[in-house]
Amino acid sequence: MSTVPRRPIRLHRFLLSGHAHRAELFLSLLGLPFECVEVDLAQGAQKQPEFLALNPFGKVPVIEDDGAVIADSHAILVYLALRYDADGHWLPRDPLGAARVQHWLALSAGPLVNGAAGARWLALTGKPVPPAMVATATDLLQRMEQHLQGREWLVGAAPTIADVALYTYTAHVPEGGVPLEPYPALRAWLGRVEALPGFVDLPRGAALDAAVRAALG
Ligand SMILES: N[C@@H](CCC(=O)N[C@@H](CS)C(=O)NCC(=O)O)C(=O)O
Repeated sequence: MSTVPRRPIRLHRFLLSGHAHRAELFLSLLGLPFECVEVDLAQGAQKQPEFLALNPFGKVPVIEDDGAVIADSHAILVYLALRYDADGHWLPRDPLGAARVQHWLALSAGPLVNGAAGARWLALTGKPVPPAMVATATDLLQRMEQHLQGREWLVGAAPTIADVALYTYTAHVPEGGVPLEPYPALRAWLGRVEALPGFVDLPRGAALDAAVRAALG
C-alpha cells in the first residue's frame, strides 16, 4: 500500500472550526498533499444536499481520498494514521498504547468539546460563556497539566493522534476566556506540538478577527 495518495486529499472544512483544523494539522504533519474546500457554515452549506451526500450529519470536517469519504475529525485521524503513517507511531498498534490513545480521543469528543471548544465558539460569536462550560474546560486543563508533568506527549514517547486531537481547542481556549497561564507542563506540550515539522495553526489575533468578520459578518 502506497504511503502517498494518488491525488491530493480533499479536506472539506470551515476556517474557524477546530475540528476541521485537527484534520488539516494531521494532513500537514504527515506531509500529505491536500486541498481545502471551504464549507460556508454561516450560510448553512453543510445542510445542503451536496454536502449531506458526503456527511449526512451535516458537519465538517470530511475528507475525500481516492473515492473514500471519511467524516468526523477522530475517524479522519485514525484513517490517516492507519493508511499513511508507515512507521506507526501516530497510532500505536499495541493494545495498551491504542487504548490510551482512544481514551484521549474520547476526552477530545467529550469534555474538550463541551468545555474549551464551546467556550471559544460562544465568545467568538459574541455570546456569554456559562460558568459551567468554563468549569468543564478548566477541569480538563487541570487533568492534562497533571498528566503531562514528567511526560513529553500524551501517550508514550512519541507524538500520537491523541496530541493532534487535543491540541487545537486546548491551544485556543484563551479565545473563550479561559487562561492557560496556570498550566506550565501543558504549555510546554503545546510548544512541542507547535515545533513539529509541518505544524499549521488556526488563525490567531488580527487574522482571527478578520476570519470571524468574513465568516460571521
Ligand atoms: N464529531 C464531529 C463534530 C464536528 C463538528 O461539530 N463540526 C462543527 C464545526 S466545529 C460543524 O460542522 N457544525 C455545523 C453544524 O452543526 O451545523 C467531529 O469530530 O468531526
